[in-house]
Amino acid sequence: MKNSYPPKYSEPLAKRRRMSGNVSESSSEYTPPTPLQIPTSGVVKLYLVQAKLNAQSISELFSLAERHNLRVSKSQKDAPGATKLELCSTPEESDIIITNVHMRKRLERHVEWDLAKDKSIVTPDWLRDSVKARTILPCGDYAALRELKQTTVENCPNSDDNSDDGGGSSASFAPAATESKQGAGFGVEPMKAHYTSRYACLRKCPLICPNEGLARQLGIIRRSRELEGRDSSALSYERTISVIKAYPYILNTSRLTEVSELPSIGEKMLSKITEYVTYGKIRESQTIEGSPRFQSLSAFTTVYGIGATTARKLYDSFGLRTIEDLEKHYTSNPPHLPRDNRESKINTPAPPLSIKAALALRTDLDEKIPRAEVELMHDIVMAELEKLRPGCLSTIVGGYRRGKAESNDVDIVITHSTLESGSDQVKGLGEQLVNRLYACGLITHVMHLSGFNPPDALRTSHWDSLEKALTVFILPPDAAPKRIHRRLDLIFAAPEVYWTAITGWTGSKMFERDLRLWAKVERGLKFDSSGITRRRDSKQYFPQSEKEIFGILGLEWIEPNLRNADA
Ligand code: DCP
Ligand code: MG
Repeated sequence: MKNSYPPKYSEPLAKRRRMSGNVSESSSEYTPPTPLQIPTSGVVKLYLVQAKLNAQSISELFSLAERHNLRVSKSQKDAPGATKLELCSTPEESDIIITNVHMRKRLERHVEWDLAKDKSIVTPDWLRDSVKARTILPCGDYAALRELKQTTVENCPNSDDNSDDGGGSSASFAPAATESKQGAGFGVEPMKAHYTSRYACLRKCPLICPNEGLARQLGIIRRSRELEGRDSSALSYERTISVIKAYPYILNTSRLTEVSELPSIGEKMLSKITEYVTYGKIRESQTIEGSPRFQSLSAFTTVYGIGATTARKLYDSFGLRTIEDLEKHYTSNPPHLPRDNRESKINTPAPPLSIKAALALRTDLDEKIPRAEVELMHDIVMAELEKLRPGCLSTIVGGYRRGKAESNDVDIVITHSTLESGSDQVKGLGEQLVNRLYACGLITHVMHLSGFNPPDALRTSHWDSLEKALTVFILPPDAAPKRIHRRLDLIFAAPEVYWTAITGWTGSKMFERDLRLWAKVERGLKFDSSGITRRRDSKQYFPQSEKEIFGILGLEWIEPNLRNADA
């Protein structure tokens, strides 16, 4: 099959992207990408054959494939579009297959020969070099099998691929290191995702769903319950919202019977949904939104270090109503540090973020972070880390990874292949990096360092035992015309828990909550960001990719951009 420019994947891709639910077309709430956002003209799907690759290479290749946009050819240099690399779970879906296997018989164990002839089959160096060159390099130069060189050239998404026939470069046929560790799975078919599932980790939730207005109105009631300390009611709303987020049809009266049968939709929730479907609004949500108490408590809790309990105390006992009241209060009262600041052993000269300091930075910290700035912050942090410890791997997680156009903070998971778990090395790396960023003026405050588990008044958050630095970051003066303080969370993981850390910090919160619940109730496993353990014999699993994690948990793979189970 010959390729021409534009590449063959452009059309199906557009369709695939719509279906994958980045932005629902039926929604009237589509927000166009911000000007800073990198435009993408398409996706090149990659499938990695794990055989003959060691765990470290697999993890490196997944990481390279996950966070890069490349040009499709050198001649596209000045074109506005870039192409996104995306991993896929079957060779059928892929445009390019990456493998360290060089023999037909061996490859046929993983990919059917006829299918292989329809793809570009390249060595891992193709990915490494393409990322370095920021271009999809001619696949023919990296053909993994001599017999497939011609078809690899023909099927390459790079329009410049005119590599000649007959024999690849020396890099193309390099021997592989070791056999890969295959997934630990349970020998059972993964459970299929469906919007009627009881578990949020088995429901596909796009960023913007067809019933986004309803999810937002319910979100106001949920927030109010949380602010008032009514945690179990808040959780009921959270559960209903996550079911609505996955419901694939626009809700109307004829669908109410079906909705009433969905999980987490009791009588009370159904009456709110019916009200919304009938009148286009929910009276209680509107009353709450207009309430001065809700407005004050909401505003108070935007200040870092003030949770719902403190906010109520400030409102009820001290009679505070506005942010100005708060400022006066904290000026005349001694600075009040959040508990974890006082209790954790912070071994860094960076100051903690007192409530007074958080108030002073409030306008900055309230401002959302566009994707391009998230990427810039990540690149700057990783450039400093490279000077300190070359060869670290990292992934931007949280809302960014789920496709949010703007984030409240930046979450980055970091590892290095030589870090030993259980030693002080992971913590040491965290401390060194934070101290370096502070010395460079890139970090202004550190709220928390080390694996200490802070108390959680709402008991809604799950906290793993990974090393974390919760910080305030500011871009260097030459990097941005407007310098804004940003919240930056750095999570440090030993290599064997790198992928569980990525899955555990990608979110959303309800998706994570149900991943843990599913693992425990349905699979007898304990899952969190710091690993997977079988409960009955404490056997530990060290998955080398996210797909392997889903496999171990017996779940259908769900793309990060379909894990938006929160309002
Ligand atoms: N997390 C969790 N449970 C919590 C808080 C967080 O499982 N109670 C996990 C899932 C979150 C991730 O950590 O997605 C990062 O948390 P953030 O608070 O940074 O939330 P997001 O990154 O999802 O959104 P944003 O930062 O834009 O508010
Ligand atoms: Mg975040």
